[in-house]
Amino acid sequence: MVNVRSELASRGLEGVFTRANTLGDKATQRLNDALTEVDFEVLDRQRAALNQEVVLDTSTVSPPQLINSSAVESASNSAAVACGEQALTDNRVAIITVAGGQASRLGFNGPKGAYPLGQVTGTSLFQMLAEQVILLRERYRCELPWIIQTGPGNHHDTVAYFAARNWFGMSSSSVHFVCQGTLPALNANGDFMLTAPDKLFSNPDGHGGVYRAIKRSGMIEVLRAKGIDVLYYCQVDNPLVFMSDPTFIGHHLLADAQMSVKVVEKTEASEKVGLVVENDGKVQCLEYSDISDELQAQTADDGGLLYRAGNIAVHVYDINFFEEMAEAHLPLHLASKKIKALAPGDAIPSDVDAIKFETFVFDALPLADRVVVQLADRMFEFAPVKNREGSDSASTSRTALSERAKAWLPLIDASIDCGDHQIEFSSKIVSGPQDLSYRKQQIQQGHQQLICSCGNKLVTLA
Ligand code: UD2
Repeated sequence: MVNVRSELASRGLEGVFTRANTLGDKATQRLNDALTEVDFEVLDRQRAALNQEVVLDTSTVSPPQLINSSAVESASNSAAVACGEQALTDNRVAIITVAGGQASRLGFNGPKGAYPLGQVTGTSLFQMLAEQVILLRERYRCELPWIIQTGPGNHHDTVAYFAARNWFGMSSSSVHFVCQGTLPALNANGDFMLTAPDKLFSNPDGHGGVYRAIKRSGMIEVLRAKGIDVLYYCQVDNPLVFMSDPTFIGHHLLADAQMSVKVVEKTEASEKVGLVVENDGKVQCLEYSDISDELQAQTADDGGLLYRAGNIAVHVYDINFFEEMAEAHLPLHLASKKIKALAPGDAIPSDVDAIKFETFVFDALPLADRVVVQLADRMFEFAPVKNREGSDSASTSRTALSERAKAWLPLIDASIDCGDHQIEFSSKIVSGPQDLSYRKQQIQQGHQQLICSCGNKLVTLA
């Protein structure tokens, strides 16, 4: 048990109690309890980071070597599909979806996963992913546990959302909710920020917190006991995500990689996705906000972007590497923000300057000895919902879902006359290219009726 008083004293931070002390023992105790949640070793790194200017050296950066998964005909891809499918059938895979963010850019009141994205049906992001999980479990007859990372601001709402929908037909014990941790915000002097005399201001520790959160929840042991050693990671905001893509899992396993990353070709130099590069022999993801416009705009001999590998935040992990990352010192990313907190001498909170800290999941990439970088086809795998309008909005994501469904229909021998209407079909129908021939067979054998929505109607495909 951490001795908060001595930890604070050794850092000259015991003044944090001054206001709580004036309110009595209970207030002091409440603040003490909040401070026991602080990891003081990490706090030291946070305070040191305040005075370190991070200079990103891009002089040794080069484009990464890519495996092109859209060329499905290649022998290496066929071997990868077989290997990945075997891993799924052998029950070696679990899925992790991070959904701890606040959806502030989207302006949605509730967990982002509850956002009703379906054009006609209003199907939520969570339901779209759940339908894929159900389909994958059915197709590979595997357990495929699904771990959803929530945040302190949406944990209860997320669990309640699933419970109210009866876990979309999955058994509740096959879906695990793990709440991520927090990091205290600091002022420029490295002092804690308080929202009340007995309340510390802290914020979610970024999606990089997933490593610690899952380790601390005890899930790693639970998964190992089931024989699971492959973790498939994705974000809640991409309804096109191809969960448990066997080609990707296969390439990762065949390369004996520790962590792998999927990318798509960037549409333009300024697109807001992380850039996956090789730097000094290591694969690394550089966040868009950290790299110069000049680097992003460099062109290759073919006239396209030299640095075109855009991170879509889909990873495969070896479980041992994932566990190690819980103890790794991932870089802290700092953001200067106005927060509602007590300014010195004030009794009520106001907008004050603070520094928030986060860690990023992809910062584990350079710590891996072997990494596979797989190029995916954007049209089939990436259309995130980030913003209220414009690029990466619900509207662009719906269009992408419809375009993909229209491209897939002939491949399952189904057709529908929709004119210019957008169409929507359930992820239960096809979760990825590997399902196409399977579904086609089922329809041909009369085992399956497919419900698809077109314009404002639900249509049965046959
Ligand atoms: C992320 C990547 C970017 C690109 C893009 C693809 C970062 C910093 N950038 O951009 O490189 O790959 O995605 O869509 O990641 N989340 C948590 N806990 C947190 C914060 C976020 O679980 O504390 C989840 C959040 O619910 C979402 C995902 O992480 O599912 C991405 O978060 P974001 O939308 O803030 O990331 P973004 O758009 O800056």
